[in-house]
Amino acid sequence: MAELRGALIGCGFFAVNQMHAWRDIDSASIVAICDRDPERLKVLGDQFGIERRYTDAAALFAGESLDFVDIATTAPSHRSLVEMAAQNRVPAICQKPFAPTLADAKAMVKACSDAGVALMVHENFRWQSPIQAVRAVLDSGDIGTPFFGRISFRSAYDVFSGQPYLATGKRFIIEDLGIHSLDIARFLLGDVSTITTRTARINPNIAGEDVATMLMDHKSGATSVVDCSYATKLAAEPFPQTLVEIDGSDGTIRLEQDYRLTVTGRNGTAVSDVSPPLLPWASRPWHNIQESVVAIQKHWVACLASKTEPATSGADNLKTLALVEAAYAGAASGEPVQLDALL
Ligand code: NAD
Ligand code: 89V
Repeated sequence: MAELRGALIGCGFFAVNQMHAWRDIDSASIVAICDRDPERLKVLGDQFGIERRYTDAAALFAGESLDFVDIATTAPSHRSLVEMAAQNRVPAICQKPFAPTLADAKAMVKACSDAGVALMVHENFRWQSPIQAVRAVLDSGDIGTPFFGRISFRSAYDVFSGQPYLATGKRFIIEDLGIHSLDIARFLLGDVSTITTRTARINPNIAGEDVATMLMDHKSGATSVVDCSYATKLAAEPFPQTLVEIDGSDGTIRLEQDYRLTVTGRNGTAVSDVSPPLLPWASRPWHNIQESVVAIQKHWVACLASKTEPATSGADNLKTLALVEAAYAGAASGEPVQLDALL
């Protein structure tokens, strides 16, 4: 297969990981980058030796022949950039949160579908190797049919130093982090029919909620609790680990802190270490997330080659974004929210 020519739009905090990951993938490379901030464009371009640089996305599409574009900007720009990719018939990856509203996201999916181009949301947490390990146990049938799950992310890590915009939005933890946990719940237990949500803001210096607890009914009949917090001071800081508990008809799965996986199933109990590898360019504690960036980008390249739909396609991610919308609506009303009405 000829090497795919990609461009990256948005040269900020997280794009560095995406650029490193592209370097690790032989069959694709980033040939041009774009950021409306010339300083950020220069820093990333110099770091990765990319000479073709644009401060305007329209000029990028006009000036380059591309096999895909990797959009790593924040949510307010996602709709216009994805629609621009569709107009130019360029397959697109779009960072999470897919869009500020579900209506925007639906329009983005339609634009790409009408143009016949692939669209994947960079929803990478389900690609973390410990989460994939949990999924593999479920697929093995060892614990039988799951009837309960808990997806938990509780931390006091200072995310605001790297991502200062997270402190200023009216929405915070559900939209930024809970979105990953909700997607993991869908990945492990299937689609959701109803969600009930409670939120709190503990840190007085931020605008949005930093604690959320969500109770979900899955269409499979399973119940799950998705809980996340950036106000939880623990003896050992677990950031950015997602902890998982699943109870099934024949056993249990526990993914505990420090990537310890305990499976009690039909054949007894097995304990294993499912720590993610530390890639040469990665740094703790982010290595878990960094490895998943390579995994999702490899998946994108494989999907383009085989013309198959990515696991976290735009269409799939509407169901995760709907959970975010429903969680905020339910937190405001205090009532359970039905998902099918939103989709
Ligand atoms: P950032 O603000 O550091 O970087 C965004 C960059 O995009 C900025 O340099 C900005 O100038 C540029 N930009 C914005 N609009 C543009 C436009 N229309 N054209 C060209 N450039 C434009 O943000 P970040 O922290 O890197 O986050 C980017 C996205 O990545 C967010 O959506 C965030 O939620 C997501 N993110 C994902 C993960 C993950 O694990 N998947 C982790 C962190 C951040
Ligand atoms: O993955 C993210 O979106 C990040 C972080 C893990 C720090 O919340 O914002």
